[in-house]
Amino acid sequence: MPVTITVFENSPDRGRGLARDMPVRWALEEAGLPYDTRAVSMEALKEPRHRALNPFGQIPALQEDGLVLFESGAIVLHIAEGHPGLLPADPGARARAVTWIFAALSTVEPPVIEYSTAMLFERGESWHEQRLPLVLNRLRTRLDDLSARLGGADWLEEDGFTAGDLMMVSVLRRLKGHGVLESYPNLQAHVARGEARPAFRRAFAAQLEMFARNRAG
Ligand code: GTB
Repeated sequence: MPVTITVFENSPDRGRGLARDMPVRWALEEAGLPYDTRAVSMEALKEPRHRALNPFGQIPALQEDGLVLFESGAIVLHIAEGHPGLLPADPGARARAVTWIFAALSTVEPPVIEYSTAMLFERGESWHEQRLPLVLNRLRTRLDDLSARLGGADWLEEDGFTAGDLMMVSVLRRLKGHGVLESYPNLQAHVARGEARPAFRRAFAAQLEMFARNRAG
């Protein structure tokens, strides 16, 4: 039985591949694993049937031979551990790649989300202009450090592309078009390198096709 992932029926990202099914789709494509999708409406996400898969009533969830997983990071790690191509064989290099998955989700992503929330949902608030420099400063601190670490390298570790890059690129993509990522040419290039991978392109095309089909239908 192929893997099934739960995705938004109508993604609020309007097909830009910013929702968290995208790293999962990308990892499945990198691993060469076929998968089915189960599209769920916002209302159905909160129903017991879906909460049995994801207790927080969110996407994504993965179902595979009776195994049910939620949390995009855990799902990507599970895929990467079971298939070649996303984690190096050397134990130390593998541990470092896993470290980058955690770094992406727990160190870089919080200020990214804080910033995108401020820009998308808080612009009309009286305190927005006052708060924004603080939010931006926290974000830039993280991006400065990440940029310094990446330097002129193609990928986060010298062994080449790993699931750590997949997750970091997925997080950084949320900043595209806001004018922040654009001031870090090496991070922008890292994102572009990830997006140029055939597996990313297949995953992106699949979610876009689903968005267009569900919107039309
Ligand atoms: N920590 C969890 C994970 O990594 O799996 C977080 C999962 C999560 O945030 N899921 C979101 C969700 O289901 C969708 S991806 N939200 C519905 C709900 O909570 O009721 C977050 C997201 C949503 C929309 C955009 N966008 O429009 O650009 C981008 C990202």
